Amino acid sequence: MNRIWNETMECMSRDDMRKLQGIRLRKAVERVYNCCEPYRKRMQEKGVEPGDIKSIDDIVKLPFTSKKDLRDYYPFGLLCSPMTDIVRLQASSGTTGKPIVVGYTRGDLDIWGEVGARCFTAYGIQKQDVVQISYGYGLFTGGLGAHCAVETIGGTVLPMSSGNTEKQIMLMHDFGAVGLACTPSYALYLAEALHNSPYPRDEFKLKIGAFGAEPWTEGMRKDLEEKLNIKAYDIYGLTEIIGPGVGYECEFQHGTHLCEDHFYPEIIDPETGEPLPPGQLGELVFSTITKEGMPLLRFRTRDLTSLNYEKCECGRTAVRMGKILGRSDDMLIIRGVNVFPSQVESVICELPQLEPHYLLLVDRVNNLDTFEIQVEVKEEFYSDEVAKMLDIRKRIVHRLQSVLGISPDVRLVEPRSIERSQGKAKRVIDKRKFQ
Ligand code: DLL
Repeated sequence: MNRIWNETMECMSRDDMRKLQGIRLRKAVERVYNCCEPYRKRMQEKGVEPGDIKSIDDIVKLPFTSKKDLRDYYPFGLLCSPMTDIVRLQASSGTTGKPIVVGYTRGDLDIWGEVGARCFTAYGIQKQDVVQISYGYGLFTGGLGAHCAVETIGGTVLPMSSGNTEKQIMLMHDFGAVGLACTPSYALYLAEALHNSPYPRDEFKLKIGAFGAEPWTEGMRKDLEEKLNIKAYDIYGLTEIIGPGVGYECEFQHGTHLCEDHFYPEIIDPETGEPLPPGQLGELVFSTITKEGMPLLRFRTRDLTSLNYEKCECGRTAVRMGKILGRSDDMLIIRGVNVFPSQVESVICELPQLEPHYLLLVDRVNNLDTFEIQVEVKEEFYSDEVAKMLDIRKRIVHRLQSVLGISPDVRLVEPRSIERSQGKAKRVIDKRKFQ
């Protein structure tokens, strides 16, 4: 079975890809300069004109864009197409007030279908497969993005959206869903529901998971694969760029291939904005070089990762990105130490006594940061015997101390006591923000 949707684009030589990216970038720069006042002003301030962009190497001459620009020009200030050509709006809820809004032309929706089809083909989804889409439908890009991906391939979409977990399991069983697309945290919840359902495991046809929209670790992958008896693949994306489909894992799972003929990636030093060489960890920046409705050039994602340009065993030459460590704004600074929730998750998944359901609680008492981790113990290990619980606790504290460099206060909690998530999990409560 050929698991490559668009061989020309996914397997193009690096030289040809850079030439194509250059041609597309030039067109994109002309478009934003001519159609969007804020872009033109920003470029003029930097002393750059469309004619200065001759190849993809010239991208570094362009100014960055950020979430703040999308807020400042809310709702439609960054559109480059007239409203008559915008056929869809999507939005992502920001942490503060107004959402980030993106407008798509019909051409943009075609690109979305195309890149989405690359993802689901790489996972092994075929025309005859039913794919259950349990990302939320609506303004969030997850549901409709995965939907158009599966439709483009010609697979059968089961548009569940999130929630109504018992019904999800019933239809997954009755309709013989082969693929499941949802957040990894909702997949965990569904796995629990499946386990407690009246249906025998061998009556499910589920084989493939397309999980993303939030950081998840290798440990979480293993856990989901075991619990659901599937192969779990990463799908990456963000509203500002298009939604899910910006990147995907192939069957070798050595990184997430990016659709770089549409979304040109760079890694920069988040402090200085300077480009970093391949392999180095930094902030991911994207330029959409084919979008019409709301192209974004040098958009700072705040996601921290690295890029690998080696050809992959699958035959694709498309650049691979490492697992997202987290967003720079997800990073907690506790007693001066940088902590990413994903580091905590990887430790929790290492310990067989624990479930990957956890909560990080950070506070400040008497000018000192407090850091508590609540984590569920597996049913079979949960016990009234203090000594047994203390032993598990000692192990996790020891591992966390060596990985994080600080000692959190660990509270082992009963199975199923931490609230389950149906979308993106909220695993951090930082009360210092409200002080
Ligand atoms: O989460 C789009 C999406 C939907 C992607 C469904 C994949 C599947 P936003 O709500 O705008 O869009 O959030 C984008 O989520 O900048 C990352 O920080 C994070 N993110 C998305 N996919 C992944 C992933 C959607 N596979 C933000 N791994 C991004 C880690 C991810 N983080």
